[in-house]
Amino acid sequence: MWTLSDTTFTARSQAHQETIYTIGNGYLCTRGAMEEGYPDDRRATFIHGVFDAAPIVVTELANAPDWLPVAIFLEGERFSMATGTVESFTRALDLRTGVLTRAVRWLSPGGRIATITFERFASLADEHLLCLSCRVTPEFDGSIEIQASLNGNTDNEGLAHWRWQAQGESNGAIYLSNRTRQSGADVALAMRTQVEGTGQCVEQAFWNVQNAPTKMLKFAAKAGETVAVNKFVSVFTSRDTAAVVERALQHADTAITWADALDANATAWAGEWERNDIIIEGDEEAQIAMRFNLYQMLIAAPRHDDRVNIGAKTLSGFGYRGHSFWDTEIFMLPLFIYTAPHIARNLLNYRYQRLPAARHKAAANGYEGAQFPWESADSGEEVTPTWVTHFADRTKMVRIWTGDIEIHISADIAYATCLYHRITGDDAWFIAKGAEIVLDTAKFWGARAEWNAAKDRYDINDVIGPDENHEHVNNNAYTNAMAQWNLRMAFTVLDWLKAHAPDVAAQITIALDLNEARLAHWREVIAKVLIHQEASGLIEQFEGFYKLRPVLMADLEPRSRSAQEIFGIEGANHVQAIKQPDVLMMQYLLRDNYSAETVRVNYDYYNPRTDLAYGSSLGPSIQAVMACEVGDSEGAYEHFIRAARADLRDVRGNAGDGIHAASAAGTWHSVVFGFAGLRVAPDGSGWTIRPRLPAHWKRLAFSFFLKGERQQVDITAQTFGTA
Ligand code: IFM
Repeated sequence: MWTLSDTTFTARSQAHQETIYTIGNGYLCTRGAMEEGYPDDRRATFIHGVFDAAPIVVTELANAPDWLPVAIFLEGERFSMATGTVESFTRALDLRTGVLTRAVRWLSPGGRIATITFERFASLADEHLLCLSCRVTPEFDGSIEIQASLNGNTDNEGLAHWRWQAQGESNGAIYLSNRTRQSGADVALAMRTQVEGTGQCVEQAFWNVQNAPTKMLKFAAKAGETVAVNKFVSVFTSRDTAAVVERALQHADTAITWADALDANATAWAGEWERNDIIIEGDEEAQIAMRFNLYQMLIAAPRHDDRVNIGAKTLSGFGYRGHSFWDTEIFMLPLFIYTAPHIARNLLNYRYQRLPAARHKAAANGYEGAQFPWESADSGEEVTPTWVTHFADRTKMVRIWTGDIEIHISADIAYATCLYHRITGDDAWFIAKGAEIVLDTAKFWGARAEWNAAKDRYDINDVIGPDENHEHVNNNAYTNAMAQWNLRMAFTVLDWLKAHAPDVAAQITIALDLNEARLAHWREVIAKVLIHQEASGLIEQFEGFYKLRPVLMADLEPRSRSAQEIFGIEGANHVQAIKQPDVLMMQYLLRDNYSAETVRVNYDYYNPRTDLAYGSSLGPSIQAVMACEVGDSEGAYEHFIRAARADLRDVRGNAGDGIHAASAAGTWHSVVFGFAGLRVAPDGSGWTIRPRLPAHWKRLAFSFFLKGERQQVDITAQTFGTA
């Protein structure tokens, strides 16, 4: 169960298929567009950290120069599935190795038949190496011409980011270099071709086409003999080196065979799966979907760069422009913390380096401490667009408030910082960097909480919680509880630092001005911040939620739209329709603070009010965990499989914009914390499981790391029973 495949090509679903057939290696990702190109394709390669300015969205990952183009001519007839007849078509992505293959038997309009096979991968063994092979087996005697190019004429849905810099041929390799218009980032590609197979190459030429240098290879082919050309592309950016062209050419000079490149890549992938794989027996769809979602996380995860983060759509599409959200810290980071701590550390370092920008944002809003942006790109400044076009009526603009008031992300980042420390035991990193993140975000919360003298309490007013259907709310339980947790954690961290690194504790106390008055104030906020919990244990999502017009999702059926579309952006504010778990999300993260009964009461109340079918893609995976917690086994599977299918089946109709990264990573949460019921002791000293496997699952097995030691979990239905 490692292969994703299909046997039809439909121009209409190209964008979706391009997303799911994305390949990558943590340095870059390339969407699964075809080598020969089609009018409506959304071909793109995104390289981590290569951003450029863009109107409205502030900055976006620039669609890099295209390394894929291969044009094939059979006796002068250009291969295209849009002409002639496609006699057979198979496409397969091997999730185990990240190799994408396509085989097409094509009858040209002129009556010539050939089987054309493409294979491509971004080497995980060498992140600067991209490999593409093209094999043509004709059923006629005649000429076959293959034109392999690099193409700098790319754009982001109409916006061109690149200025041509240089191109040429050097020592048999072809190169192309471009620079982004505003940010000045250079990218150089160098391409080397290699002829294999039995077909005789009769002519080769370098065509110096402006911004699309091309290597032409002509073969005198015979029926049944395969003509094969391998295209190796080396890629470097000015984030790697100042001499991009030289480095790319040097790299392209290293002789490597297709077989060796394939082998090295497979070995590197084997190591990844060794740490990350999840085995599910008894449910083929869940098994392949689980591996697909993990694969999508693994190809987007920066292994050798701690200056970048993972966008909400990974590197697989234009959606959200490569910007990072809380999706990273709350959904993706736990997966990496438990299975690949080195990747988790890179992602946290990205946030640490952006503390100055977070301090700047807090100060600009009149607060002390560090306030992280809701959407973050390269600089760490807020890059949430302020106005966007209305999704249903493109003549209207909608004000986006999340960049102003969805502030819980600062506590979310602190949360992931502490989780990393708890699970990995990486004291050195926590002393050097992590502690500062927790303390400076606490400082922000201390300043942000408002004293309400009339009610003798602290309020956090005018926010958006995880449930974005409700804007400008006061005392959102999730935000307040996470702020309270962040402040409490600051004391734990200070005590821990004093015991383990007294010098650092002293320095940081001075640097962040953690004086007694401030600490006393924090204690006050912790004690008096409003989290409204009734005697029954029910927690009000925000002040006034109970007064909104009651709406249960069942009342809206049948429907094919989100509650927000049904009620309108403004109207949704006035009804109890929740976009994604909010109180339940809080209980999920702060699980040890709530009894099983309190979790049940809140699940029973909020589950029917949450738009899991059409709301945010972030909802179902976590709802699955909470359903497991309360023994709602049917609900748990329904939510899990919805998340697992999100991109594979294009459940929301927008997978063409890129992978729903939080949902993909969230499926790992559903399985590990939900179905397996993994709980790690608060001090990281041990763990337990409480299996609640779906009735048809026969086995669930995975591993994780706790304080550097590998732990194995293997649950069989016979041993543990099902939920
Ligand atoms: O971060 C999420 C948010 O929770 C819901 N809207 C989409 C964002 C990006 O995935």
